[in-house]
Amino acid sequence: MKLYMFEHCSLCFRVRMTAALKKLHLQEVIVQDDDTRTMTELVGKRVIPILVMDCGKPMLESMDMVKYIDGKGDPILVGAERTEITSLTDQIATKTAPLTWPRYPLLGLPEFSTVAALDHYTLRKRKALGDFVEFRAETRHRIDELMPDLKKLDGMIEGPDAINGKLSLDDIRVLPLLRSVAVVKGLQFPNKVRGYFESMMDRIEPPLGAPAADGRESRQGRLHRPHAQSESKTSSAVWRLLGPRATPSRVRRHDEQERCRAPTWGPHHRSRGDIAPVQSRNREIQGER
Ligand SMILES: N[C@@H](CCC(=O)N[C@@H](CS)C(=O)NCC(=O)O)C(=O)O
Repeated sequence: MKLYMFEHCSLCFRVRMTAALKKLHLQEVIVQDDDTRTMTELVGKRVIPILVMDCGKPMLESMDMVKYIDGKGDPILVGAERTEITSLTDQIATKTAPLTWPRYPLLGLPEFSTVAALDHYTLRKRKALGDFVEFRAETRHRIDELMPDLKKLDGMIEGPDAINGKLSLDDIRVLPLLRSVAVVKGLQFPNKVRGYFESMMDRIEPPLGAPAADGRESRQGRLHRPHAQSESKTSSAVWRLLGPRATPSRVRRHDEQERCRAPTWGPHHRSRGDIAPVQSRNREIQGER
């Protein structure tokens, strides 16, 4: 199975988390933001995520992908769903975009590996949302607007390992949204939300140095973790997932001519203002900002 995706895309994360929870291999292909051609060639339009199934056919709709992957072997997303969770996540999603979209271009994500890709994202999202700087300047107010919903969610969480006590499609609805909004440094999850978020993320990406399912050291264990002392556990969990990772199954797609320098893991990690710290992977782009 091959997933064409953006690292920042929460719908893509639905699919990725399902494969990870099932311990199934999923080849992740990061599409550059301006690479509309790849998407169009696969499915005739610009859309992400796209899952190419084992039979070679592409699939659209993230929830269909989740069900397809969960259907391999014994399903795990078998718990009951709650309609209140669906409506709450819809509500939360409308409030997270103004917080998250203006931050993604600052994270050094692999889908923005070229200046053109980064500008493509900034232009199209600015058209849809408005000025990024203005939105970032409204962070406190936006967080205040979101908190009542997160508190409501807190009251709905039945356990740290599954929102309804047993894994279900509701976990697929909720966790990707939390992962996205966790890039906002000033935002503190209520206790149960934080416990749920961290335990789920650790299941998907084991903590640093923890043995992987096959007994080997996890690949995260080999990475340097930025600001390990000062970071909250939450932001480091996010860093592990949002931050770029070097995995052999990942293929970065960008113009060879504009290839940016290979990532360095160690000393260049740094925090930038109010976003969760991530590695500064793309010095060419940073130099031009
Ligand atoms: N219902 C689809 C929605 C897919 C979708 O809206 N994807 C967004 C990205 S998250 C997209 O392709 N937007 C167009 C773009 O990025 O230009 C699904 O759940 O997979």
